[in-house]
Amino acid sequence: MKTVYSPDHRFHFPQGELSGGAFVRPFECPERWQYIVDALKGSGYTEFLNPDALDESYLLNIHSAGYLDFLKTAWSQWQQAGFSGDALPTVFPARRMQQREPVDIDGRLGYYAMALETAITETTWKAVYSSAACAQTAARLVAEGDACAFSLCRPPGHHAAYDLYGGYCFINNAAVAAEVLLAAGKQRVSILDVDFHHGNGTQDIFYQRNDVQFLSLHGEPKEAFPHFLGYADEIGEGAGEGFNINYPLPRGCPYQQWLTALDDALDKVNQYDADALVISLGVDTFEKDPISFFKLKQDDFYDYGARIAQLNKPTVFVMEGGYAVEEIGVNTVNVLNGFLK
Ligand code: OKP
Ligand code: ZN
Repeated sequence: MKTVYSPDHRFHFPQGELSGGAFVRPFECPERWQYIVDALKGSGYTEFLNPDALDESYLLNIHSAGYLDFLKTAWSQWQQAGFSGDALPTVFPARRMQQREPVDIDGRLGYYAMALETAITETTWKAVYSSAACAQTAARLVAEGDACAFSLCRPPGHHAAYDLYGGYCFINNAAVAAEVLLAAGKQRVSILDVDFHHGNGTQDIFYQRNDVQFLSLHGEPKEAFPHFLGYADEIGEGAGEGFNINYPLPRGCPYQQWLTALDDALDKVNQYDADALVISLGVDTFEKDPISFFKLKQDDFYDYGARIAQLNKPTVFVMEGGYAVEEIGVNTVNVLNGFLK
C-alpha cells in the first residue's frame, strides 16, 4: 500500500484551540503526522509519495465557489482589517437570523463556520490544499489499479460541508477522493466513516445523491461533537434517500458493540454493490483518546482493518482524527496491517 503525504501539512498549526474556556495547544497538531509516518516506516512500509497538483475542479463539485473563495482570502482580509492573531469567528447566523454572506471578515468567518475551535492562520490554505491533493492522488492510484492507498491527510476533512468549515476541517478530503473515483468511471462509491465524530460534512455534501453512499459510526449527537447532525433518522433525501446511514453509539461504547454497527455497515456496502470504497479513517475511537469516549484497544484496529478487507473493494484510506498522539501511529498502522493481512 502506497502512502501519499506532504510536508506542507505543517503550515497549519494555529496558536491555540478554544477548549473549556481556555486557549489550549491544538489537539490536531503536526506531531500526529510524524507519529504516523514513523509507525509506517517501523512496520515495513516503504512506498511514500508526494501528491500531484490539485485539480480544483474536484473542489467545485463538493464545495461552493463562495466558500472556496472565503478559504483562500480569509487570512488576508483578516490581516487587512488590522488583526494579527489567528482568525476566529465570534458571531453566527443562528436561528431566525438572515443567511446572507456579509462582506466584513467577522461576518464572513461566522457565516462559513460550523464551530469556532478552528482558527485560520496565514498559511492554513497551503496545508489545506496539500491535504486535499493527497486525497486526490491516493484516489488516482486506486482508480488506476492499485488495490488500496493511504492518504495521510492533515488537516482532516470530514466536518467540512458544502460551505462550512470547523472541527479542524476545511476541505472534505474523503469527498475529493470519492469525486476522483467517480470521474475515473466508478459508478457507486461508499464512504465509510469510522472516526469517532460524525462526518457531518461528508453527509451534507452527498445527502441528495445516490452515486455516493455514506455510512458513519460515531458518538451520539446528544453527547458528542458535532452535536447538531448524526442521528439515525437522517437517511438522505430525494435521489439520496436511503443512501445515508448513521450509527450513533453511546458513551463508553466497547469494541463488541462498535463491531455490531460496523458489520451492519459492511453489509450495507455490499448491498449497495459499491465499486470503490473510501474509509474516513479516524482513530479517535481509541480508549485513551483525550476528546472522545469509545473504548477501542490497539488490537481492535487490526481486527476491523481485516474485516474491511473482506469487502474486497478498491479502497482509499483517508486520514481523519486521532488525538492520543503517541499511539496514533500504532493504531493507524494496525488498521492498514489488518487490511493487508
Ligand atoms: C475532528 B475529527 C470536545 C470538543 C470537540 C472539536 C473536535 C473535532 C474533531 N470537547 N472539538 O472528527 O477528529
Ligand atoms: Zn474525530
